[in-house]
Amino acid sequence: MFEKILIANRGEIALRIQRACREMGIKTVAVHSEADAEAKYVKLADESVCIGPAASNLSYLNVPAIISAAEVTDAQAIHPGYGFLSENADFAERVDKSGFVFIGPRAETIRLMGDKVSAKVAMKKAGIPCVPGSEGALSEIPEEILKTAHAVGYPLIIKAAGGGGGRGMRVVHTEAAVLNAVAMTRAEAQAAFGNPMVYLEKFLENPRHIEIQVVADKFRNAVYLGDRDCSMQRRHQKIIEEAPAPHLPPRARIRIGERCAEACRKIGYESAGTFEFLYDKGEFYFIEMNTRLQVEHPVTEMITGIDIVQLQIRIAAGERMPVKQRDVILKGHAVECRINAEDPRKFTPSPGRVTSWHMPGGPGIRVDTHVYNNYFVPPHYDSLIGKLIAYGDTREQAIARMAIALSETVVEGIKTNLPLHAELMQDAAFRRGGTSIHYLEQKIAKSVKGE
Ligand code: MV4
Repeated sequence: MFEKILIANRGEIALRIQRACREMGIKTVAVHSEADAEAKYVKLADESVCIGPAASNLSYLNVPAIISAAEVTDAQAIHPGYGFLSENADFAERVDKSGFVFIGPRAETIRLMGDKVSAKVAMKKAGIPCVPGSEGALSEIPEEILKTAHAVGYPLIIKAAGGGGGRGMRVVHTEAAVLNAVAMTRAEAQAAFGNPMVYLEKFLENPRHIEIQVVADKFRNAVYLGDRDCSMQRRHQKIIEEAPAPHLPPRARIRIGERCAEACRKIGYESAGTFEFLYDKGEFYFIEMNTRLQVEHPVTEMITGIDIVQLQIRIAAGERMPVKQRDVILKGHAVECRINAEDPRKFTPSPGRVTSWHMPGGPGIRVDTHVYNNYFVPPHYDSLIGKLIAYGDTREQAIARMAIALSETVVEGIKTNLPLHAELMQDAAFRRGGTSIHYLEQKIAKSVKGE
């Protein structure tokens, strides 16, 4: 096992990874920007290295500075967390070539999944159901584009190979609009990702977003850790996630999970990963694979009792998968509310000093946060300041516990989305479960109109 791991991230996830390391008896190195120098998790780490000024591109994305920090502290492995360099294949390769272990999949796997066209081709070949659409990248010949569009049918969606997570997409409703939309998406993709490749899919109008958590070792042992429903989102930012996905037929859950685990074996996937699906009328359609630890991993940990971060570390160190599929038992239900430092109505960031901070507790409540009383939320980064996770024997109990937890929570000095979460816990459609990816935006639009 590693003796020392460098954590190339900040905030709640840096603390989460640090806790996993501590439990395993592994020393930690925190790297931080000048803006995060006073953060508690930086002081809690065994060692810390300042890697640059506040701006992310000069610190948390500064590859030479991070590699140097690993060298001077004699760390053996680097955990990238989520965001920042976590899905950067060049970084994973540089870590490897510098003699450190990247805690995540192989660089070539990250590269394969980073290109959404090659990801889809690979997954289709590995037996994963995909959204009907173009076979690979779209042709440059207008007649062929129109032929593909006609065969797929309307409405359809044009997506950039270099995009993902909602970037570089365009919905098309009529044949007359296809060629212009393709040209526009190509131009934007070239400018944003340096890759003009686009592909086309049938547009699913009202799906849910359900994802499958997998973990695989270096010996082609792979397990799935159930599913999560992440449909409650606004502008591609998830705000509530839960596990398991409500109202999913047990047989459908097992079938899609087994296919994902089998696909991992086929492509030689290593580490934790997530298959993202759109779920529509009882069918799963693959859209993307995330090759990182995800923000919402705690809901899966709660219902499986498995520490996903510790598993990632063991697998990176070359250990065999300690759990078999039959050992993975999904028990109970978990809900996560992302606490963002933002205006609850306008959604504008609200950084600043936290003048009062009280977190909830009691049975089934987990709080993942790096924030404490008098902490200053820097304006330079993502607005996520913590996650409340509620576990219960049933979905109803998890929601009831979350509602209580939210009522106990006090955050003053900055604005947060806690009021929105409190409202959603009482929302009839959310309580029924199974709302679509458009539900929250539609609800917000109605409340703006004063309905
Ligand atoms: C889609 C879709 C409908 N049909 N693909 C958005 C993020 C990216 N991961 C894929 N996305 C979508 N792809 C087809 N063929 C609708 C979305 C989508 C979405 C997906 C997941 C979560 C939230 C979303 C919000 C808007 C659109």
